[in-house]
Amino acid sequence: MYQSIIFEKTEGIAWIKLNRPAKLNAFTLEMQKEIHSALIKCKNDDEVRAIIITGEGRGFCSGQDLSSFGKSVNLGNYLREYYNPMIEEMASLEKPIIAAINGVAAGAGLSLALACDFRIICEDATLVNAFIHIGLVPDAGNMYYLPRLVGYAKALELAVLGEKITAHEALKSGLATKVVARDHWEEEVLQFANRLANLPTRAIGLIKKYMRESFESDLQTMLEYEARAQAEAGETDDHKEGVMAFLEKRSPKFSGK
Ligand code: LHQ
Repeated sequence: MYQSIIFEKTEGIAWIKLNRPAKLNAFTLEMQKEIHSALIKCKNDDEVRAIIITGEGRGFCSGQDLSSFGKSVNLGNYLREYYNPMIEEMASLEKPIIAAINGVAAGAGLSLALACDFRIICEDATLVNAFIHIGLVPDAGNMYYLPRLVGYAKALELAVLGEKITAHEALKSGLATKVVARDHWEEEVLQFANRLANLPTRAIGLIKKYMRESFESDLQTMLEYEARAQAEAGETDDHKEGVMAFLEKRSPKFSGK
C-alpha cells in the first residue's frame, strides 16, 4: 500500500497519482520511493501498456518539499540516490508515459513532466522552472530534456529567469503535446492514454530506446540502430497483425506482443 501516491490500473493503463494535495504534491523521500516502485511494477506488468502520471488536487507537483529538508543534506547525494534512479527508470521503461499536468508543475515537478514521453496540459495549469528562485540549478534531468524539447536559448531563458509559463505558451514552445479544456480534462486524458495503450507497445518501446540515441550518434550508427530495432519489431505479433489488417482492409487490433 502506498501513502504518498495512488496507484491504479484500468484496462491497459496504469495511473500514478501524486497524492499530497495540500502541498501541491511536493516530493518527499517517501513519494520518490513510491513513484519508483510503481514504475517498476508498470515495467514488469505485461497488462500495462501506457502510464499516466498526474496529481491529486489543484497541483501537478511543486518539486522538492522544501519544508522536509534538513540543512545538513548533501543535495548532490540526495539527487544521486533518489531522483536520478527514478528519472533513469522512466527513460528506460519501454512503454509510453504521459504527464497529465492538471495544475502547477514547479522545480523537480517540472523535471518529472519533462521526463515523460508526452505532456498533456490542462488549460489553466502553469509551468515554472522554480529552481533559480531558491538559488539552485535545474535538476532531475531538467537540463537534459529541456534544451532537447525547446532548444538551447529557450531552455536557458526558462532556467535563468524562472518565469511562470501558461499551458498555451508551453504548447507553442514545444513542451506540450496538447492543451485540454478543464471541462474535458479527464475524458481527454483517458482518451489519449487509451489510444497509446492500443498501439503496438513493443514498437513504442523500441522507438523510445533508440530515438534518444540520435542526439549522441552519427548517421551510420543510427542506421544500424534502426536496423536492429526493425529486426526486433519485425518479429512481433503486432507487426503481423498490422500487415494482415492492412491487406484485409480492416482496423488492426494490436495486443502489445
Ligand atoms: C510547498 C511547496 C514545496 C513545500 C508549495 N514544498 N510546500 C531541490 C532540493 C534538493 C534536491 C533535489 O532537488 C530539488 C529540486 C526542486 O524541486 S527545487 C524547487 C522546489 N520547488 C519550489 O521552489 C516551488 C515552491 N512553490 C512555489 O513556488 C509555489 O507554491 C507554486 C508556484 C508551486 C504554486 O504557487 P501557489 O499556487 O500560489 O500555491 P502556494 O504557494 O500557496 O502553495 C500552496 C501550499 O503548498 C502552501 O502551503 P500552505 O500550508 O501555506 O497552504 C505551500 O507552502 C505549499 N507548497 N510548494 N515545494
